[in-house]
Amino acid sequence: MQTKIVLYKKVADDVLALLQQEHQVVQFDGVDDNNRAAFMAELEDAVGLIGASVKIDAAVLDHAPRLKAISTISVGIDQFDPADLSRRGIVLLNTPDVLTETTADTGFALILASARRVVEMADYVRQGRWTNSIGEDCFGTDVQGKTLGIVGMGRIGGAIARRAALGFGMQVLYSNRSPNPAAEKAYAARFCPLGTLLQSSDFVCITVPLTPQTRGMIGAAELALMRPSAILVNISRGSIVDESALISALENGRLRGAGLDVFEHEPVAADSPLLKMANVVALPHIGSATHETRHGMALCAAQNLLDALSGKATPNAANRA
Ligand code: 8YV
Repeated sequence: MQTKIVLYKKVADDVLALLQQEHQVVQFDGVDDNNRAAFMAELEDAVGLIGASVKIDAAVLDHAPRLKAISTISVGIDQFDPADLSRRGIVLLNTPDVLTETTADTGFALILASARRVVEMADYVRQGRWTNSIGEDCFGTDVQGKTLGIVGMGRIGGAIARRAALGFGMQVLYSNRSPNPAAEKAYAARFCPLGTLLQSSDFVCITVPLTPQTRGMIGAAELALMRPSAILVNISRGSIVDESALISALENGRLRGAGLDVFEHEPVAADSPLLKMANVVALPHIGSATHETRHGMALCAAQNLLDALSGKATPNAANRA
């Protein structure tokens, strides 16, 4: 007998077909105030849930008494409470690896764009302001040969370290819960406390996952440790940085600039002071957003869910259920 899966993100036809081979699939294109009640109602007899970018908290789960597995189309699991899911006997699955290189590319794009003022200079040309050979007022700062501090040396941190050390001849510092000997060997990365990293880096790139421990870990005190010539790049989650402290630091010239793919509240408010600053490159959370990678993530998440529901071992379980 087919069992029911609720899908709450639009996926490609082949991914949908894969799920439909084994289950009845009820599909939502996101969840908002208009369809929340219908979404909750469909959960009542669902055994599987798959999607992304929606908070799945106790209030949602209380409507899903038969749920056995949730598969998020993301590596980040901050929309869930893994311990609560374990108590309810629900396994949580995510999509590591498949998005590592693409997300590291986004991080490096932000490092380069911020340092070389790519967005600002492209606007300058587009606005017809390039009327003479450019002067110092259009210069940026070098990336190659500088020091990059990576906060969190996991898969994505490692992929950024590789680009930095092997591609750009950068010195790599990193902070992490524990040392990463592989990154030290391959990229001469140096393990150091967060404070030392912030004081010694020309670029600081945040790649730690959002957890209760990392929320707000870069606040006013940490930003004050950074060099005024340094650039902060965040490709993880906005809430790791105290956004108002970052705005003050930028307004007061305490940092050269910032490259931000993520914000405390997404989509970021159109009137955010960050969007008025020429030295801030802001992106709409494009970390993994290429056709190839988003398709790979959806396929991975679908296979994770099918495996979990059929009792097969799944390497991508993010909790114990
Ligand atoms: C996605 C991400 O933007 O995987 C993650 O954790 O942040 C991104 O790849 C997001 O989860 C929507 O699919």
